[in-house]
Amino acid sequence: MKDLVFDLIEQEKIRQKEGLELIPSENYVSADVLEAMGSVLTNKYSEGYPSFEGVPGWDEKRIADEILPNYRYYGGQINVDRIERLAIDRACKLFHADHANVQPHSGANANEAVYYAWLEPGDKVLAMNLGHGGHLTHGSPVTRSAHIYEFVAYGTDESGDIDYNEMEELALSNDVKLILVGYSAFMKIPDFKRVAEIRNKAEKKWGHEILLMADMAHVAGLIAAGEHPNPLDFGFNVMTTTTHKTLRGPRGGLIMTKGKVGSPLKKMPEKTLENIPILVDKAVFPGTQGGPLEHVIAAKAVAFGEALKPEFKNYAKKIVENAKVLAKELIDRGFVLQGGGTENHLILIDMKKSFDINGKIYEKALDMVGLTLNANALPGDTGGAFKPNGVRLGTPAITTRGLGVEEMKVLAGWMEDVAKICQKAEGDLDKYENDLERIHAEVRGLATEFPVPSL
Ligand code: DSN
Repeated sequence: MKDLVFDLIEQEKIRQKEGLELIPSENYVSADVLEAMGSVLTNKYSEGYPSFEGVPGWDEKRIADEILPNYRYYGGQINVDRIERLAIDRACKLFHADHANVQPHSGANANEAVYYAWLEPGDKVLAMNLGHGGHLTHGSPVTRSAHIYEFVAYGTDESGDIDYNEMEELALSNDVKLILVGYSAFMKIPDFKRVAEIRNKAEKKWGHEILLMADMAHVAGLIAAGEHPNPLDFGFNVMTTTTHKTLRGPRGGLIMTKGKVGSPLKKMPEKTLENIPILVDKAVFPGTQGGPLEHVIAAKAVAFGEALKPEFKNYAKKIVENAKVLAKELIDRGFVLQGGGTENHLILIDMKKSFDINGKIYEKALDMVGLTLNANALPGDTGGAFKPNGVRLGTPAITTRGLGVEEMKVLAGWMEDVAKICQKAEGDLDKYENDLERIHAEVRGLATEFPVPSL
């Protein structure tokens, strides 16, 4: 008899098929990505790296045809090396990078490795305030890196944009070694050129190099498609990302670097910005990780191949188009949006100002109708992390299923109906079970018209 786990996987397939995924950091992978991830590559140990000879400019035929001398600690790497080399090569093409490390198990691991590559304990990092849309790994006191390095936080201004004046003041009053632009709840397009200018001024003031790092986990797919500016085109040295959000690959991390590419086996090079590709490789393995997950790296390579195709550009365009239409429809229905709308795939709603309810009850009610999003703190939120007043949603997953502008209008209508039910229910959603079930049936009907790829 099959393990109970497989029964639960079947249940999850139904949940995914019959509901609509609005969590902005989730997506649906293709059948090919899923197949690569569930492959025999999980059987293989491959600590180390494939060869870096000839980088950049390996074409796919040469990678497939040649056995490269590798830097691995185990035998039997012939296929794994070619796969990892393909993943690196495709990531470099997608993001205009000189080098890519495809081994980080997650975005958090990727960020940790970059800090370890560049910083010494006690060094200062300038990053976005978590409460203003930043990320846990950018200095939250509950993380390990916040115990090792000193994080200084800049915030957003009234318009919801980064407060660049504050960023500059902080960079010139703190001897920072790293400036980080990245977020998980920010709806504007960062001014990367301005940040690079701030870095240059700070370098002059402090008399040493400062690493410019971008954590583009949320918008990596938009960047890959050319629908969002690429920080590496504006003087940034490093870009980290997850591979499973707008990029639509398997769950995992990725680090792209600009600089001199070289052997990760030679002795530790000097800590200069030019040497960042080598420093990062050493920081990932053996610095912070052991054996790479080659089945996940294969799935990343497949996803990057998909993102290089013209169809992906079209997909990314539609993500943003859908998000903008959904934002407008919500505003028209009385929702108050942080930043007044969106320039990317992400929407943050102030539920307190909109309908005088909190984000958590709204998240729960939407779950009951098959619409999944997450409660999220707003800048200065009085509800704390467990009962915040905001909710965060986005369009990458529903766009993958083919929902378009017309469906965004229907979605906004359901969201309004559910918000009004929450208002009346005053915490007791069971009283409105029938109303919620009616909406759930409508959601199920629409969802099944737009199949999940691979299901
Ligand atoms: N947990 C991710 C998100 O939902 O944005 C960030 O790591």
